[in-house]
Amino acid sequence: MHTRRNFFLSMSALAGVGTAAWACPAPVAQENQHSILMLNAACGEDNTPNVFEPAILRVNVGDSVTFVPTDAGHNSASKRGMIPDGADPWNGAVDENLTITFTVPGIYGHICVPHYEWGMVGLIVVGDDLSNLASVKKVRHPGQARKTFRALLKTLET
Ligand SMILES: [Cu+2]
Repeated sequence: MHTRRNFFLSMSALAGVGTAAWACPAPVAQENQHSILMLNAACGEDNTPNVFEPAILRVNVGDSVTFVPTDAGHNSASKRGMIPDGADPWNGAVDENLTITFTVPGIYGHICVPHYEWGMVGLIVVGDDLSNLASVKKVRHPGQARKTFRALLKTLET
């Protein structure tokens, strides 16, 4: 019985000592269906713990996104003040698949509740619509979440 962790350990062993990057589990993307993996460590690194992969996802209006509990101990919840007017908030259970269909264009900020302060946060941009950027940027966050959201939002503006 191979756990994912054992797989990575054996891959690292095969690749030799040191900085060998481990294999990234690829998020599944079909035409109107996307997935965001909830991971204990960023792909290819062991020093960035607890991430959504990808951290920023751009989808079309009407597309669905599944949050996949690839590793244990994570969830996804929309962040109050960081979703467009008229959009429904969500709060997924830890360790469960959660699929959201996005019908309202705009920026959506979401967090992993257990790892929020440690910066496990992400953005979904629906329909290439950045019109709620100013209000999304006003939301305050604790700890590493502030830095991570700031960095992610900065990439939207460039
Ligand atoms: Cu988490």
